[in-house]
Amino acid sequence: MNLTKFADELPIPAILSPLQKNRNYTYYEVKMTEFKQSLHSELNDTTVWGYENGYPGPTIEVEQGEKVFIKWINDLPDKHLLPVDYTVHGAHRDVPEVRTVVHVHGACVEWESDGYPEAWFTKGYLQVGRYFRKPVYQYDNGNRPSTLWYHDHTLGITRLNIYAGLAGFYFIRNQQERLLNLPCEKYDIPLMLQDKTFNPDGSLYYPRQPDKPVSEMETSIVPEFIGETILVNGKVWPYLKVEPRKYRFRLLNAANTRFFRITLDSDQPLYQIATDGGLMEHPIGVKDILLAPAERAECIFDFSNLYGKNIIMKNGAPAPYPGGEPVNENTSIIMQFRVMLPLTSIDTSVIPAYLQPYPKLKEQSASKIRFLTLNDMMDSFGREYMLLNNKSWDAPITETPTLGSTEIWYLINLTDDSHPIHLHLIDFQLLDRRNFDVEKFNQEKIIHYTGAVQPPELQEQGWKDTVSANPKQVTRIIMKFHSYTGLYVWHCHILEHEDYEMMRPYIVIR
Ligand SMILES: [Cu+2]
Repeated sequence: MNLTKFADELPIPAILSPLQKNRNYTYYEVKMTEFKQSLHSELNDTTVWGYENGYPGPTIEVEQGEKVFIKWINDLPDKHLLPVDYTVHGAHRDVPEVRTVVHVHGACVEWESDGYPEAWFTKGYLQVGRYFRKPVYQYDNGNRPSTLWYHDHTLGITRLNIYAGLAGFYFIRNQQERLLNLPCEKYDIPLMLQDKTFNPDGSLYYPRQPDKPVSEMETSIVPEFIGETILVNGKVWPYLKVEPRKYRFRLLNAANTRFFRITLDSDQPLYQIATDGGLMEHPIGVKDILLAPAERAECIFDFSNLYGKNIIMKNGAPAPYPGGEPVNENTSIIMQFRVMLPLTSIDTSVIPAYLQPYPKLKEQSASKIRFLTLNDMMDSFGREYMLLNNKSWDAPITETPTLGSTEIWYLINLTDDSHPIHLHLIDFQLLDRRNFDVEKFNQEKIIHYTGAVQPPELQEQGWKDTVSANPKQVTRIIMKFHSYTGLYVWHCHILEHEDYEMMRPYIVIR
């Protein structure tokens, strides 16, 4: 299927209006439904799932510290839109096929409102998972100003629910950020990057079997999903008309498996101002930005001197990353900016020299060090799957940090893939990465480093909630477990991995 590039304008999700709002209480309702939507003008309308009849869902915009309550409502059909594998954890025949639970990615929130994968619920809450506690979630929004996103997190079918369209943006703002005079309002635009493949009739394609099919199964989970087209905010290869001025773009990788290495074909620098967890200390000028699934980067693009030009945002990351297929003429293209709108007012926004302090967590402050492996496994059907610390989802909890304590986690990647590791509840800092001898580790269980310490990339020097643990490297992260006790998860954010055992519960204890 050959879809014309830059045929459709970039949609920008609307800001969701609360049903009630007063000084100490904001209340939203968000309903999940199935509907048809145009994802490209040359395609028939596609049946998707979305929040408030939109894919992506509407953007939820809150003030730092605002007390927000959201009732998440499942109004989806009983039958899944995409092929379900009933052999993976939590998706067996003993549970309803369509289940949902919503996680605000990056939020620091009480565990009962975090969207625990077994806190799922069906239409009308008629059936619920064993950790479901309530239909109305509470968010205290203590985070720094940042670009978060909400998405489905149901055990065993997250990959299908998000692929079907269940994702949206969630911004936290505050006054200090406003005073920085960054590009704002219509010049502050979120970009949700995904990849999908379509059937000729316009419907979503998701594989029923891996490349090497499992003959005894009708439907099997795949080890990764790599789509043939790139979508931004739910449109295939869109364009955006812009003024010759500065824009703030909030880039999010919401793909199942695909990494994006983002560049502009104008070769202009991207001024990155924020990571997953909000503003960096200083803007950094970079040529490209690598985003693993679930990672965010906010950038200022300056189109000031480019009136009349068309600029293409490109992708250069092989898929799966880093050892997979190089991009082709389609997957190398993300979207186009057309600098063709007249300047409506003088651009007084700035790229500030200083953004906000970034206090580094000190290694000496850590009271606990954990050594956690990322493992390759083979199941009884001959399928490859991955584990964290050699343990399946149902194994007893082993990560039990104490509230208020600081820990360092050594993510010891024994596999050939990069895995974006995400922790719920807290933001962490990346300390470093280092090559090690995998053979020796497998035999003797000792880390023998074979390379020098690699500091974080420039673009990673800020608060993170998701980090790439690269193959045959030890990636070290440091974090403080603050604010809440309770049951959370940490997992790989490649959705095909998290759905098949690359996820673990953890519990913050008092
Ligand atoms: Cu993974």
